[in-house]
Amino acid sequence: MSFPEGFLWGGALAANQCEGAYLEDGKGLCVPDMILGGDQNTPRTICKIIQEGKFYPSHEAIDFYHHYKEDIKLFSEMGFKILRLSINWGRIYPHGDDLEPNEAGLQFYENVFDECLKYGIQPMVTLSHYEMPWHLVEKYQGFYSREVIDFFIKYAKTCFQRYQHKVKYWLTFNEINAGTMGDPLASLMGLGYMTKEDLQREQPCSFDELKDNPQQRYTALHHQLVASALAVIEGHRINKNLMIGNMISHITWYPHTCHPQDILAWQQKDALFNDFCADVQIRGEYPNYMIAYLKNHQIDLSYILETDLDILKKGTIDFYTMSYYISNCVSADPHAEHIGGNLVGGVKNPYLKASEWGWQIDPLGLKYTLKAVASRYPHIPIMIVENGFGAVDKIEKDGSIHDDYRIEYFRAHIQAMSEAIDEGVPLIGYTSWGPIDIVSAGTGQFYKRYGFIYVDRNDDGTGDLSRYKKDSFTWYKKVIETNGEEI
Ligand code: BGP
Repeated sequence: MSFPEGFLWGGALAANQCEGAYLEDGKGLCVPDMILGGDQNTPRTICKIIQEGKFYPSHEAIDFYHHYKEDIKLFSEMGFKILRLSINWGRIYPHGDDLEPNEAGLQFYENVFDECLKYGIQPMVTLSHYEMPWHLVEKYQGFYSREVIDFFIKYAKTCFQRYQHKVKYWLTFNEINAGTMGDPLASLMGLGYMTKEDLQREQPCSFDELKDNPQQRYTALHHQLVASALAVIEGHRINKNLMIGNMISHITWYPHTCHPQDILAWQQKDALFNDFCADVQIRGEYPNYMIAYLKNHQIDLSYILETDLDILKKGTIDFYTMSYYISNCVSADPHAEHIGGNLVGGVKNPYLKASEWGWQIDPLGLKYTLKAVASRYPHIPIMIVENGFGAVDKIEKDGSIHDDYRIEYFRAHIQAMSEAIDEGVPLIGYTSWGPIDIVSAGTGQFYKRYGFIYVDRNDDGTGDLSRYKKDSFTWYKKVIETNGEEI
Protein backbone atom coordinates (compact mmCIF):
# COMPACT_ATOMS: atom_id res chain seq x y z
CA MET A 1 0.00 0.00 0.00
CA SER A 2 1.31 3.31 -0.99
CA PHE A 3 -0.41 6.37 0.37
CA PRO A 4 2.13 9.17 0.70
CA GLU A 5 3.03 10.71 4.08
CA GLY A 6 0.59 13.46 4.93
CA PHE A 7 -2.17 12.06 2.71
CA LEU A 8 -5.32 14.06 3.44
CA TRP A 9 -7.95 11.60 4.71
CA GLY A 10 -11.32 13.02 5.66
CA GLY A 11 -14.92 13.60 4.73
CA ALA A 12 -17.09 16.06 2.80
CA LEU A 13 -20.34 17.87 3.57
CA ALA A 14 -22.49 20.56 1.99
CA ALA A 15 -24.03 23.29 4.15
CA ASN A 16 -27.54 22.93 2.75
CA GLN A 17 -27.55 19.19 3.30
CA CYS A 18 -26.47 19.26 6.94
CA GLU A 19 -26.85 22.63 8.65
CA GLY A 20 -30.58 23.29 8.90
CA ALA A 21 -31.27 26.57 10.79
CA TYR A 22 -32.43 27.83 7.42
CA LEU A 23 -33.53 31.26 8.61
CA GLU A 24 -31.35 31.66 11.66
CA ASP A 25 -28.96 34.54 12.37
CA GLY A 26 -29.91 36.49 9.29
CA LYS A 27 -29.59 33.74 6.66
CA GLY A 28 -31.64 34.28 3.50
CA LEU A 29 -33.55 31.63 1.54
CA CYS A 30 -31.38 29.59 -0.80
CA VAL A 31 -32.20 27.28 -3.71
CA PRO A 32 -32.47 24.03 -1.67
CA ASP A 33 -34.76 25.74 0.86
CA MET A 34 -37.38 25.95 -1.89
CA ILE A 35 -37.28 22.28 -2.85
CA LEU A 36 -39.70 19.92 -1.14
CA GLY A 37 -38.54 16.48 -0.04
CA GLY A 38 -39.50 13.43 -2.02
CA ASP A 39 -39.78 9.82 -0.97
CA GLN A 40 -39.44 6.45 -2.70
CA ASN A 41 -42.59 7.08 -4.72
CA THR A 42 -42.73 10.85 -5.05
CA PRO A 43 -40.17 13.01 -6.85
CA ARG A 44 -38.95 16.31 -5.40
CA THR A 45 -40.98 19.40 -6.30
CA ILE A 46 -40.20 23.11 -6.45
CA CYS A 47 -42.31 26.19 -5.80
CA LYS A 48 -41.39 29.83 -5.30
CA ILE A 49 -43.87 30.06 -2.41
CA ILE A 50 -42.99 28.06 0.71
CA GLN A 51 -45.78 25.55 1.38
CA GLU A 52 -46.88 25.69 5.01
CA GLY A 53 -46.93 22.34 6.80
CA LYS A 54 -44.91 20.57 4.08
CA PHE A 55 -41.55 18.89 4.68
CA TYR A 56 -38.46 20.68 3.38
CA PRO A 57 -35.39 18.58 4.22
CA SER A 58 -32.91 21.48 4.16
CA HIS A 59 -34.82 23.54 6.73
CA GLU A 60 -33.67 21.48 9.68
CA ALA A 61 -31.50 18.83 7.97
CA ILE A 62 -29.40 17.22 10.74
CA ASP A 63 -29.02 20.55 12.53
CA PHE A 64 -25.25 20.66 12.12
CA TYR A 65 -25.66 24.39 12.83
CA HIS A 66 -26.19 23.55 16.49
CA HIS A 67 -24.41 20.18 16.61
CA TYR A 68 -21.16 21.08 14.84
CA LYS A 69 -19.01 20.72 17.96
CA GLU A 70 -20.31 17.22 18.65
CA ASP A 71 -19.94 16.21 14.99
CA ILE A 72 -16.43 17.59 14.51
CA LYS A 73 -15.38 15.78 17.70
CA LEU A 74 -16.63 12.53 16.14
CA PHE A 75 -14.71 13.27 12.92
CA SER A 76 -11.58 13.89 15.00
CA GLU A 77 -12.12 10.55 16.72
CA MET A 78 -11.92 8.93 13.29
CA GLY A 79 -8.65 10.80 12.77
CA PHE A 80 -9.75 13.19 9.99
CA LYS A 81 -6.97 15.35 8.59
CA ILE A 82 -9.33 17.40 6.43
CA LEU A 83 -13.03 18.27 6.40
CA ARG A 84 -14.60 19.60 3.23
CA LEU A 85 -17.52 21.94 3.99
CA SER A 86 -19.38 24.51 2.01
CA ILE A 87 -20.15 28.03 3.12
CA ASN A 88 -23.80 28.74 2.51
CA TRP A 89 -23.76 31.84 0.30
CA GLY A 90 -27.08 32.95 1.83
CA ARG A 91 -25.61 33.11 5.34
CA ILE A 92 -23.04 35.65 4.14
CA TYR A 93 -25.12 37.61 1.61
CA PRO A 94 -28.76 36.73 2.45
CA HIS A 95 -30.14 38.04 -0.86
CA GLY A 96 -26.95 37.71 -2.89
CA ASP A 97 -26.98 41.36 -3.97
CA ASP A 98 -26.75 42.92 -0.48
CA LEU A 99 -24.26 45.73 0.05
CA GLU A 100 -22.75 44.39 3.27
CA PRO A 101 -22.09 40.84 4.46
CA ASN A 102 -23.94 39.35 7.41
CA GLU A 103 -21.52 39.25 10.35
CA ALA A 104 -23.42 36.50 12.19
CA GLY A 105 -22.98 34.20 9.18
CA LEU A 106 -19.28 35.00 8.90
CA GLN A 107 -18.83 34.35 12.61
CA PHE A 108 -20.58 30.97 12.40
CA TYR A 109 -18.05 29.64 9.86
CA GLU A 110 -15.19 31.17 11.81
CA ASN A 111 -16.35 29.13 14.81
CA VAL A 112 -16.67 25.97 12.72
CA PHE A 113 -13.17 26.37 11.26
CA ASP A 114 -11.69 27.06 14.71
CA GLU A 115 -13.35 23.93 16.02
CA CYS A 116 -11.77 21.89 13.20
CA LEU A 117 -8.34 23.44 13.74
CA LYS A 118 -8.55 22.70 17.46
CA TYR A 119 -8.39 18.99 16.51
CA GLY A 120 -5.78 19.42 13.79
CA ILE A 121 -8.39 19.02 11.05
CA GLN A 122 -7.89 21.43 8.20
CA PRO A 123 -11.08 22.84 6.77
CA MET A 124 -11.50 22.86 3.00
CA VAL A 125 -14.18 25.16 1.59
CA THR A 126 -16.56 24.91 -1.35
CA LEU A 127 -17.81 28.44 -2.01
CA SER A 128 -20.95 27.30 -3.75
CA HIS A 129 -22.44 23.87 -3.26
CA TYR A 130 -25.91 24.35 -4.79
CA GLU A 131 -26.56 27.25 -2.39
CA MET A 132 -27.36 30.30 -4.48
CA PRO A 133 -29.58 32.82 -2.66
CA TRP A 134 -33.12 32.36 -3.98
CA HIS A 135 -33.46 36.10 -4.61
CA LEU A 136 -30.77 35.80 -7.33
CA VAL A 137 -32.77 33.04 -9.00
CA GLU A 138 -36.04 34.97 -8.95
CA LYS A 139 -34.66 38.35 -9.93
CA TYR A 140 -31.77 37.42 -12.24
CA GLN A 141 -32.39 33.79 -13.31
CA GLY A 142 -29.17 32.90 -11.54
CA PHE A 143 -26.01 32.82 -13.64
CA TYR A 144 -28.00 33.48 -16.80
CA SER A 145 -27.50 37.10 -15.83
CA ARG A 146 -23.96 38.45 -16.11
CA GLU A 147 -24.52 40.62 -13.02
CA VAL A 148 -24.48 37.50 -10.85
CA ILE A 149 -20.77 37.10 -11.64
CA ASP A 150 -20.11 40.30 -9.66
CA PHE A 151 -22.26 39.18 -6.74
CA PHE A 152 -20.40 35.89 -6.60
CA ILE A 153 -17.00 37.60 -6.72
CA LYS A 154 -17.96 39.96 -3.93
CA TYR A 155 -18.99 36.95 -1.85
CA ALA A 156 -15.83 34.99 -2.74
CA LYS A 157 -13.57 37.93 -1.85
CA THR A 158 -15.33 38.36 1.50
CA CYS A 159 -14.63 34.71 2.30
CA PHE A 160 -11.01 34.68 1.08
CA GLN A 161 -10.24 37.81 3.06
CA ARG A 162 -11.83 36.60 6.25
CA TYR A 163 -10.60 32.98 6.27
CA GLN A 164 -7.31 33.06 4.30
CA HIS A 165 -5.26 32.15 7.38
CA LYS A 166 -7.55 29.31 8.42
CA VAL A 167 -8.38 27.70 5.09
CA LYS A 168 -5.81 26.73 2.48
CA TYR A 169 -7.85 24.56 0.09
CA TRP A 170 -10.77 26.19 -1.73
CA LEU A 171 -13.18 25.01 -4.42
CA THR A 172 -15.22 27.54 -6.36
CA PHE A 173 -18.30 25.57 -7.47
CA ASN A 174 -19.41 22.07 -6.63
CA GLU A 175 -19.82 19.90 -9.75
CA ILE A 176 -19.58 22.84 -12.14
CA ASN A 177 -20.21 20.52 -15.08
CA ALA A 178 -23.63 19.44 -13.76
CA GLY A 179 -25.17 22.22 -15.84
CA THR A 180 -24.01 20.67 -19.12
CA MET A 181 -26.68 17.99 -18.99
CA GLY A 182 -29.91 19.93 -19.36
CA ASP A 183 -31.46 18.22 -16.36
CA PRO A 184 -33.68 20.90 -14.72
CA LEU A 185 -32.79 19.89 -11.14
CA ALA A 186 -29.06 20.10 -11.94
CA SER A 187 -29.56 23.42 -13.78
CA LEU A 188 -31.38 24.95 -10.84
CA MET A 189 -29.02 23.65 -8.17
CA GLY A 190 -25.81 24.24 -10.11
CA LEU A 191 -26.55 27.42 -12.06
CA GLY A 192 -29.51 28.87 -10.20
CA TYR A 193 -31.20 28.80 -13.59
CA MET A 194 -34.89 28.37 -14.43
CA THR A 195 -36.84 29.73 -17.40
CA LYS A 196 -38.94 32.89 -16.83
CA GLU A 197 -42.15 30.92 -17.44
CA ASP A 198 -41.29 28.31 -14.82
CA LEU A 199 -40.40 31.01 -12.32
CA GLN A 200 -43.98 32.32 -12.60
CA ARG A 201 -45.51 29.08 -11.28
CA GLU A 202 -47.33 29.38 -7.98
CA GLN A 203 -47.99 25.68 -7.42
CA PRO A 204 -45.35 23.04 -6.66
CA CYS A 205 -44.27 21.17 -9.75
CA SER A 206 -41.91 18.29 -10.36
CA PHE A 207 -38.61 18.84 -12.15
CA ASP A 208 -39.85 16.74 -15.09
CA GLU A 209 -42.35 19.48 -15.84
CA LEU A 210 -39.74 22.24 -16.05
CA LYS A 211 -38.42 23.46 -19.38
CA ASP A 212 -34.83 23.55 -20.52
CA ASN A 213 -33.58 26.34 -22.77
CA PRO A 214 -30.10 25.30 -23.99
CA GLN A 215 -29.16 28.79 -25.23
CA GLN A 216 -29.82 30.27 -21.80
CA ARG A 217 -28.33 27.31 -19.96
CA TYR A 218 -25.02 27.45 -21.86
CA THR A 219 -24.93 31.21 -21.32
CA ALA A 220 -25.35 30.62 -17.58
CA LEU A 221 -22.66 27.96 -17.55
CA HIS A 222 -20.27 30.30 -19.35
CA HIS A 223 -20.90 33.02 -16.79
CA GLN A 224 -20.27 30.50 -14.04
CA LEU A 225 -16.94 29.48 -15.61
CA VAL A 226 -15.94 33.15 -15.81
CA ALA A 227 -17.00 33.66 -12.17
CA SER A 228 -14.90 30.67 -11.16
CA ALA A 229 -11.80 31.93 -13.01
CA LEU A 230 -12.22 35.43 -11.58
CA ALA A 231 -12.52 33.96 -8.08
CA VAL A 232 -9.22 32.12 -8.64
CA ILE A 233 -7.57 35.39 -9.73
CA GLU A 234 -8.97 37.33 -6.76
CA GLY A 235 -8.15 34.57 -4.28
CA HIS A 236 -4.53 34.49 -5.41
CA ARG A 237 -4.38 38.27 -5.30
CA ILE A 238 -5.51 38.18 -1.66
CA ASN A 239 -3.14 35.37 -0.70
CA LYS A 240 -0.87 33.64 -3.17
CA ASN A 241 -0.56 30.57 -0.93
CA LEU A 242 -4.21 29.59 -1.32
CA MET A 243 -4.81 26.42 -3.33
CA ILE A 244 -7.92 26.98 -5.41
CA GLY A 245 -9.51 24.20 -7.39
CA ASN A 246 -12.48 23.24 -9.50
CA MET A 247 -14.88 20.42 -8.77
CA ILE A 248 -16.05 18.05 -11.45
CA SER A 249 -18.87 15.55 -11.16
CA HIS A 250 -16.94 12.73 -12.77
CA ILE A 251 -19.14 10.10 -14.30
CA THR A 252 -16.95 7.48 -15.88
CA TRP A 253 -18.30 6.45 -19.26
CA TYR A 254 -17.47 3.29 -21.21
CA PRO A 255 -18.44 2.40 -24.75
CA HIS A 256 -21.16 -0.24 -24.47
CA THR A 257 -19.55 -2.37 -27.21
CA CYS A 258 -16.50 -2.12 -29.44
CA HIS A 259 -18.72 -1.12 -32.38
CA PRO A 260 -17.06 2.02 -33.82
CA GLN A 261 -20.39 3.90 -33.53
CA ASP A 262 -20.41 3.20 -29.80
CA ILE A 263 -16.81 4.36 -29.52
CA LEU A 264 -17.68 7.67 -31.19
CA ALA A 265 -20.77 8.14 -29.01
CA TRP A 266 -18.69 7.43 -25.89
CA GLN A 267 -15.93 9.81 -26.94
CA GLN A 268 -18.43 12.62 -27.41
CA LYS A 269 -20.17 12.00 -24.08
CA ASP A 270 -16.91 11.88 -22.16
CA ALA A 271 -15.67 15.08 -23.78
CA LEU A 272 -18.87 17.03 -23.14
CA PHE A 273 -19.55 15.83 -19.64
CA ASN A 274 -16.17 15.24 -18.00
CA ASP A 275 -13.60 17.15 -20.05
CA PHE A 276 -15.18 20.39 -21.17
CA CYS A 277 -15.38 22.29 -17.86
CA ALA A 278 -12.09 20.84 -16.60
CA ASP A 279 -10.31 21.79 -19.83
CA VAL A 280 -11.54 25.38 -19.54
CA GLN A 281 -10.48 25.63 -15.91
CA ILE A 282 -7.10 23.93 -16.32
CA ARG A 283 -6.04 24.85 -19.85
CA GLY A 284 -7.62 28.29 -19.68
CA GLU A 285 -9.64 28.17 -22.89
CA TYR A 286 -12.68 26.66 -24.54
CA PRO A 287 -11.69 23.44 -26.31
CA ASN A 288 -12.34 23.23 -30.05
CA TYR A 289 -14.69 20.26 -29.70
CA MET A 290 -16.97 22.31 -27.44
CA ILE A 291 -17.09 25.36 -29.68
CA ALA A 292 -17.94 23.04 -32.58
CA TYR A 293 -20.62 21.23 -30.56
CA LEU A 294 -22.28 24.49 -29.49
CA LYS A 295 -22.25 25.88 -33.03
CA ASN A 296 -23.60 22.61 -34.42
CA HIS A 297 -26.46 22.90 -31.93
CA GLN A 298 -27.33 26.43 -33.04
CA ILE A 299 -26.08 28.06 -29.85
CA ASP A 300 -25.32 31.72 -30.46
CA LEU A 301 -21.92 32.29 -28.84
CA SER A 302 -22.12 36.06 -28.58
CA TYR A 303 -22.27 35.64 -24.79
CA ILE A 304 -18.53 34.85 -24.85
CA LEU A 305 -16.84 38.26 -24.62
CA GLU A 306 -13.25 39.00 -25.60
CA THR A 307 -12.51 40.04 -21.99
CA ASP A 308 -13.84 36.70 -20.72
CA LEU A 309 -11.20 34.84 -22.72
CA ASP A 310 -8.49 36.75 -20.89
CA ILE A 311 -10.05 35.96 -17.50
CA LEU A 312 -10.30 32.24 -18.35
CA LYS A 313 -6.65 32.25 -19.41
CA LYS A 314 -5.45 33.90 -16.19
CA GLY A 315 -7.75 32.17 -13.71
CA THR A 316 -6.56 28.58 -14.06
CA ILE A 317 -6.78 26.33 -11.04
CA ASP A 318 -4.14 24.81 -8.77
CA PHE A 319 -5.48 21.29 -8.32
CA TYR A 320 -8.10 18.98 -9.79
CA THR A 321 -10.93 17.63 -7.67
CA MET A 322 -13.86 15.41 -8.50
CA SER A 323 -16.74 13.44 -7.12
CA TYR A 324 -16.71 9.81 -8.16
CA TYR A 325 -19.59 7.45 -7.46
CA ILE A 326 -20.42 5.47 -10.57
CA SER A 327 -19.71 4.49 -14.13
CA ASN A 328 -22.19 4.12 -16.95
CA CYS A 329 -22.06 2.93 -20.56
CA VAL A 330 -22.76 4.86 -23.72
CA SER A 331 -24.38 3.30 -26.76
CA ALA A 332 -25.23 4.61 -30.19
CA ASP A 333 -28.16 2.19 -30.23
CA PRO A 334 -31.33 3.91 -28.99
CA HIS A 335 -32.78 0.51 -27.98
CA ALA A 336 -29.94 -0.38 -25.55
CA GLU A 337 -31.15 -0.97 -21.99
CA HIS A 338 -30.94 2.27 -20.02
CA ILE A 339 -30.53 2.62 -16.28
CA GLY A 340 -33.27 4.50 -14.48
CA GLY A 341 -33.12 6.35 -11.23
CA ASN A 342 -30.19 8.72 -11.53
CA LEU A 343 -29.84 12.16 -13.02
CA VAL A 344 -27.36 11.32 -15.72
CA GLY A 345 -28.85 8.21 -17.29
CA GLY A 346 -26.68 5.85 -19.31
CA VAL A 347 -26.72 2.26 -20.46
CA LYS A 348 -26.42 -0.74 -18.15
CA ASN A 349 -23.09 -2.43 -17.71
CA PRO A 350 -23.62 -6.22 -17.40
CA TYR A 351 -20.42 -6.59 -15.36
CA LEU A 352 -21.41 -4.25 -12.55
CA LYS A 353 -23.84 -4.35 -9.65
CA ALA A 354 -25.88 -1.28 -8.76
CA SER A 355 -27.18 0.32 -5.56
CA GLU A 356 -30.88 0.57 -4.82
CA TRP A 357 -30.85 3.87 -6.74
CA GLY A 358 -29.34 2.36 -9.88
CA TRP A 359 -25.85 3.77 -9.22
CA GLN A 360 -23.45 1.22 -10.68
CA ILE A 361 -20.60 0.33 -8.34
CA ASP A 362 -17.23 0.39 -10.08
CA PRO A 363 -14.01 0.62 -8.03
CA LEU A 364 -11.81 -0.32 -10.98
CA GLY A 365 -13.46 2.54 -12.82
CA LEU A 366 -11.96 4.81 -10.18
CA LYS A 367 -8.47 3.52 -10.95
CA TYR A 368 -9.06 4.02 -14.66
CA THR A 369 -10.45 7.52 -14.04
CA LEU A 370 -7.55 8.61 -11.85
CA LYS A 371 -5.06 7.45 -14.45
CA ALA A 372 -6.97 9.17 -17.24
CA VAL A 373 -7.21 12.47 -15.33
CA ALA A 374 -3.52 12.33 -14.36
CA SER A 375 -2.41 11.85 -17.93
CA ARG A 376 -4.74 14.55 -19.28
CA TYR A 377 -3.57 17.13 -16.70
CA PRO A 378 -0.10 15.93 -15.72
CA HIS A 379 1.09 19.08 -13.96
CA ILE A 380 -1.42 19.38 -11.09
CA PRO A 381 -2.29 17.25 -8.04
CA ILE A 382 -5.62 15.45 -7.73
CA MET A 383 -7.99 15.07 -4.82
CA ILE A 384 -11.14 12.95 -4.63
CA VAL A 385 -13.56 15.15 -2.74
CA GLU A 386 -16.65 12.93 -2.88
CA ASN A 387 -17.07 9.18 -2.98
CA GLY A 388 -19.41 7.01 -1.00
CA PHE A 389 -22.28 4.57 -0.89
CA GLY A 390 -25.88 5.67 -0.43
CA ALA A 391 -27.79 2.82 1.23
CA VAL A 392 -30.63 2.02 3.59
CA ASP A 393 -29.26 1.35 7.08
CA LYS A 394 -30.98 -0.55 9.85
CA ILE A 395 -30.43 0.55 13.41
CA GLU A 396 -30.55 -2.34 15.91
CA LYS A 397 -32.20 -2.14 19.32
CA ASP A 398 -28.84 -1.57 21.00
CA GLY A 399 -28.04 1.35 18.65
CA SER A 400 -25.54 -0.57 16.51
CA ILE A 401 -25.59 -0.39 12.70
CA HIS A 402 -23.93 -3.17 10.73
CA ASP A 403 -23.09 -1.56 7.40
CA ASP A 404 -20.64 -4.07 5.92
CA TYR A 405 -21.91 -3.20 2.39
CA ARG A 406 -20.54 0.32 2.92
CA ILE A 407 -17.21 -0.98 4.23
CA GLU A 408 -16.99 -3.24 1.18
CA TYR A 409 -17.61 -0.26 -1.14
CA PHE A 410 -14.96 1.90 0.53
CA ARG A 411 -12.45 -0.92 0.79
CA ALA A 412 -12.58 -1.58 -2.94
CA HIS A 413 -12.37 2.11 -3.84
CA ILE A 414 -9.46 2.79 -1.49
CA GLN A 415 -7.66 -0.25 -2.92
CA ALA A 416 -8.19 1.21 -6.40
CA MET A 417 -6.77 4.55 -5.24
CA SER A 418 -3.67 2.90 -3.85
CA GLU A 419 -3.08 1.02 -7.11
CA ALA A 420 -3.47 4.24 -9.04
CA ILE A 421 -0.91 5.94 -6.78
CA ASP A 422 1.47 3.02 -7.38
CA GLU A 423 1.08 3.64 -11.08
CA GLY A 424 2.07 7.27 -10.77
CA VAL A 425 -1.12 9.21 -10.01
CA PRO A 426 -0.42 12.32 -7.85
CA LEU A 427 -3.38 11.82 -5.50
CA ILE A 428 -3.08 14.01 -2.39
CA GLY A 429 -6.35 13.48 -0.55
CA TYR A 430 -9.68 11.75 -0.19
CA THR A 431 -12.81 13.14 1.45
CA SER A 432 -15.58 10.56 1.57
CA TRP A 433 -19.06 11.89 0.94
CA GLY A 434 -21.38 12.45 3.88
CA PRO A 435 -19.27 11.06 6.74
CA ILE A 436 -22.38 11.68 8.82
CA ASP A 437 -25.87 10.97 7.42
CA ILE A 438 -27.26 14.06 5.66
CA VAL A 439 -30.05 14.95 3.23
CA SER A 440 -29.60 13.39 -0.21
CA ALA A 441 -29.23 16.10 -2.87
CA GLY A 442 -30.94 14.18 -5.64
CA THR A 443 -33.86 12.65 -3.79
CA GLY A 444 -34.17 14.88 -0.72
CA GLN A 445 -34.30 11.73 1.40
CA PHE A 446 -32.77 10.75 4.71
CA TYR A 447 -33.61 7.18 3.74
CA LYS A 448 -30.57 7.21 1.44
CA ARG A 449 -27.70 7.32 3.92
CA TYR A 450 -23.96 7.75 3.35
CA GLY A 451 -22.50 8.22 6.84
CA PHE A 452 -20.06 6.48 9.13
CA ILE A 453 -22.29 8.15 11.72
CA TYR A 454 -26.02 7.46 11.80
CA VAL A 455 -28.44 10.30 12.55
CA ASP A 456 -31.89 9.63 13.93
CA ARG A 457 -33.83 11.58 11.34
CA ASN A 458 -36.50 10.32 8.92
CA ASP A 459 -38.28 11.42 5.79
CA ASP A 460 -41.47 12.29 7.67
CA GLY A 461 -39.50 14.75 9.81
CA THR A 462 -39.41 12.45 12.87
CA GLY A 463 -36.28 11.49 14.83
CA ASP A 464 -34.47 13.12 17.75
CA LEU A 465 -31.24 13.81 15.81
CA SER A 466 -29.12 11.56 18.06
CA ARG A 467 -25.85 10.39 16.52
CA TYR A 468 -24.74 6.70 16.52
CA LYS A 469 -21.50 5.15 15.26
CA LYS A 470 -21.92 2.58 12.48
CA ASP A 471 -19.50 -0.33 12.06
CA SER A 472 -17.87 1.63 9.23
CA PHE A 473 -16.85 4.30 11.76
CA THR A 474 -14.37 1.99 13.47
CA TRP A 475 -13.22 0.65 10.11
CA TYR A 476 -12.47 4.09 8.61
CA LYS A 477 -10.67 5.12 11.82
CA LYS A 478 -8.30 2.18 11.30
CA VAL A 479 -7.76 3.06 7.64
CA ILE A 480 -6.70 6.58 8.60
CA GLU A 481 -4.62 5.42 11.56
CA THR A 482 -2.60 3.10 9.31
CA ASN A 483 -2.50 5.60 6.39
CA GLY A 484 -4.35 3.13 4.22
CA GLU A 485 -2.18 0.13 5.13
CA GLU A 486 -5.08 -1.73 6.71
CA ILE A 487 -8.29 -1.63 4.76
C1 BGP B 1 -23.11 14.87 -5.56
C2 BGP B 1 -23.34 16.14 -4.80
C3 BGP B 1 -23.62 15.96 -3.36
C4 BGP B 1 -24.24 14.67 -2.96
C5 BGP B 1 -23.84 13.48 -3.78
C6 BGP B 1 -24.69 12.24 -3.59
O1 BGP B 1 -23.56 15.03 -6.85
O2 BGP B 1 -22.25 17.02 -4.90
O3 BGP B 1 -24.24 17.11 -2.88
O4 BGP B 1 -25.43 14.72 -2.39
O5 BGP B 1 -23.82 13.77 -5.13
O6 BGP B 1 -25.91 12.36 -4.27
P1 BGP B 1 -27.28 12.05 -3.59
O7 BGP B 1 -27.33 12.87 -2.36
O8 BGP B 1 -28.32 12.42 -4.56
O9 BGP B 1 -27.27 10.59 -3.30
